[in-house]
Amino acid sequence: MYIPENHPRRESLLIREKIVEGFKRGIVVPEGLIAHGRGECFDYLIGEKTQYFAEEATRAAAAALLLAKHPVISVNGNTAALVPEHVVRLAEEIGGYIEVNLFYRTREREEAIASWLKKHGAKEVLGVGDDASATIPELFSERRRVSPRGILIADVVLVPLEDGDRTEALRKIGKTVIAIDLNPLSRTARAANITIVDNIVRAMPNLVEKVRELKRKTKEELKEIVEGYDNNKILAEALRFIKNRLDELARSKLTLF
Ligand code: PTJ
Repeated sequence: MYIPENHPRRESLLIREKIVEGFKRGIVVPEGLIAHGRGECFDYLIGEKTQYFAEEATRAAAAALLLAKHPVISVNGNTAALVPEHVVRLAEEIGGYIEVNLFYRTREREEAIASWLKKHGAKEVLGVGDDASATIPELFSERRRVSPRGILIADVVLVPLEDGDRTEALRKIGKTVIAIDLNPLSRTARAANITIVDNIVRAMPNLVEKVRELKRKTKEELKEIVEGYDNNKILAEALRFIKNRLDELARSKLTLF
């Protein structure tokens, strides 16, 4: 798909192409295309840039991942299509596991996602086939199936682009959940301990960068960052930012040129 260099929406269209390519490869489900469109809408509202509320959440997420004894990155179709290399890099930096966990689970997709991640450097990918033999209690979607070496025993789980049910179920069994979700109103965003309200294509590279930077800190300093973080405050900041931005835009003259 050719997108002219000077197209004003080039970045956004290129990201769309990645999702479409993922769909053609059997990684993304049709519902994933719809979810992406919802994300694009919220990205518009935050100005398609990483805002201060996402930066603060990213800092807390990096500290929580560095403090974790058994961190796991949960990967679905959209995440694998958009940021496979950053998933691999983050797992390396935190010494964590990568686990495929799908809402629309099929064996073919599990394998397609795992081999796509391996193509991008992953040494091991959990949650494929018989490896997803454990279950999360009180969860009835296919997301309940997890790896006994991964999410089941994880203390911190990163869940980009989730559905709300599983975040709540993971919280109930004592996990610290970090979400990446452009919608500050989603159940996932509200149920997580730390929510990065940003596009995953910006949030994941930022998170890798922050983890590298915070590695120099002591455990006590990292704990201070996590304990001083307030997710309700961050979600409120995101909503206030959107409201103020829309107010400003409504006051300014909307012109094409
Ligand atoms: O691959 P599967 O089978 O696990 O299915 C994945 C999808 C995404 C289809 C499934 O988890 C789903 O239906 O998710 P939801 O309930 O539509 O939620 C997706 C959330 O991600 C929504 O709140 C979107 O606003 C948000 N979102 C979409 N694209 C992005 C995003 N957040 C960050 N970055 C994005 N690029």
